[in-house]
Amino acid sequence: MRRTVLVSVVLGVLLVVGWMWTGAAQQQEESEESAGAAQATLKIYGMTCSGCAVAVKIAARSVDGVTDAVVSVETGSAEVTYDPAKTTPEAIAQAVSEQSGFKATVSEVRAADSSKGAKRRRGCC
Ligand SMILES: [Cu+2]
Repeated sequence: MRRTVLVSVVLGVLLVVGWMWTGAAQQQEESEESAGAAQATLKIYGMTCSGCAVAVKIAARSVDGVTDAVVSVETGSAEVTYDPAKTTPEAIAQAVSEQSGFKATVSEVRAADSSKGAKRRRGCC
């Protein structure tokens, strides 16, 4: 009896891992196909931990045309890489506000090749 339970747990884990693996591979293909990417910095209000940052990242990446989102709780900002032909920083900020619950505004827009290093501050909650 215990053996049956163990086998089904292992099978379940394998299924989930396999599913996540496929999802990750698909996301990678998506980010590779966009050539004319632009970047924008969004100001995100109210994040307190890495869980908040993950919620913002997921919301930003759910927008069609967004290929990457790097969220920093320390600076309260998100660096989004997107295809200007598909979306705008304003639309991404709106999607983040609506889906993650954290208010987002556009603070800086720039072309991908002129990107400066992101400012870093020390300390974390
Ligand atoms: Cu949090």
